Amino acid sequence: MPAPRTVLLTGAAGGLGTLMRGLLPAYGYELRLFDVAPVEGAPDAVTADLCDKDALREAVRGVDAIIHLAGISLESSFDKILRANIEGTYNLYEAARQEGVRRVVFASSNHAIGYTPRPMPGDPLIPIGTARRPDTFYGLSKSFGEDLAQFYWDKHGVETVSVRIGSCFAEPTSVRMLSVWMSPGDGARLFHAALTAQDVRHTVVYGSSANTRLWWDLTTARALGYEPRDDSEQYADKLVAEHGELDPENPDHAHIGGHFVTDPPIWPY
Ligand code: NAI
Ligand code: 15L
Repeated sequence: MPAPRTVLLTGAAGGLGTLMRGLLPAYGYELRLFDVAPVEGAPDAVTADLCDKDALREAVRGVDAIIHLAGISLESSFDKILRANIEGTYNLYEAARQEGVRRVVFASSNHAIGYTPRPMPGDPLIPIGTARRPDTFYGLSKSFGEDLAQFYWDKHGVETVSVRIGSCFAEPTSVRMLSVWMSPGDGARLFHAALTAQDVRHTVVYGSSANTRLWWDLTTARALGYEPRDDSEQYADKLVAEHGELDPENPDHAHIGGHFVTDPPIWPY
């Protein structure tokens, strides 16, 4: 696949979208921006909801690839998740299929496997093929997105890299994040690899830096050409001094998904 030049970035007004708007142009991409919220400093951004099929179809027309970040990024009611993340992601893939866009990078999440016990020191890393165990309706929607991506490859030849992102923020802010953090620079490196690798069909990868305390296996990400450069360990002394090490007896610390596993559900379903 030739390196895509014009890339639709959905969720461009959000935290990760804002980081990627800053970093991806250096890789030579021309970004077309899409979000239901206005994108600061970007008057040409498309301001529309993922439910607006006509606006989506127009937005994807002529792009080489899509990075799909838009949606609800935390637990919410089932109805809201259904509309934004499940129907919205379906609408995005339909627009891609109809307009002949052949490559999507889908922002999946560690919460698709949130109920997986976290490895203890010395345990093997969690493989990419581990059974999904969503910890929330949010995590379920990411599971759906991964299945949707597989389906659009099998049925329609639309390729996807599903990135199960850990935590992508400027810096890690918790001891759990020492294991799951993806630095913004590594995020851009991973998205670039996902946009340019050949024949990805549907590939699922974990998205994180090369953290000393890593919980999962980055083999499928590295196979795309991703070479992480950062390690959260530089923040470890400060975070451990503030919060202490993870406590295996604390249910919030026992699973990949952290407190998403133990948070009470959001009603009404
Ligand atoms: P965010 O909540 O800051 O940004 C999401 C953006 O999507 C917002 O700008 C929002 O306006 C937009 N959006 C929401 N519903 C929409 C709709 N119906 N139509 C159009 N736009 C809509 O989230 P963040 O942190 O930037 O995450 C981006 C993506 O990456 C999300 O899909 C999230 O689930 C995923 N992710 C992020 C992680 C992180 O560490 N930041 C970790 C794992 C996954
Ligand atoms: C996610 O999926 C969320 O979108 C992000 O806000 C963080 O909570 C992240 O997971 C995490 O697990 O730290």
